[in-house]
Amino acid sequence: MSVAYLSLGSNVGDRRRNLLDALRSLAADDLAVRRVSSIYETEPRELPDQPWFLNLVAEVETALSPAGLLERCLHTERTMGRIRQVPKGPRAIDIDVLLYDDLVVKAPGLAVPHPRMAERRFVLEPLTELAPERKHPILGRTIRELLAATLDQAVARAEPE
Ligand code: PH2
Ligand code: MG
Repeated sequence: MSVAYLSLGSNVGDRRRNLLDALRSLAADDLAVRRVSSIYETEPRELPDQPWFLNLVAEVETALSPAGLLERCLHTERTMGRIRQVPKGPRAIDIDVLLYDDLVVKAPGLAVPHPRMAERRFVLEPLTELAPERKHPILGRTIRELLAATLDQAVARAEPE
């Protein structure tokens, strides 16, 4: 069994419902969602002119390979009606693989660790809740250190339950 961290985001429709539906859709015999961060309301990054997101990070235990896990994430996106329109634009659900054990994977369509995770407060804040002492396998620094060092000053505030 491997442990992976996934970033989930939604900025269209019932955002909270979308996140929770996606977590349920990811789970199967070969994937268990072990822990989930708080939900954060976050300012859109990279493509700023779009609605604010709700983001969370989930820790999963899985028998899937990294490629199999990516395929599961895409399957969930598709079953939830996600159509890939504007790159980085509004979407009901987006699921990214952040970390998979201590593996470094570079294949077409799949890069682990996620190449932009250290620049994204909307990833580092929730990930720090779950795995502050985990080391980024390329950068060699802990998630807590990456959060302290990130230049991304966008708002990411944990939502009350
Ligand atoms: N996802 C993006 C681009 N920008 N901004 C926030 N706050 N949250 C996201 O999940 C997000 C984003 C591309 O996947
Ligand atoms: Mg994404």
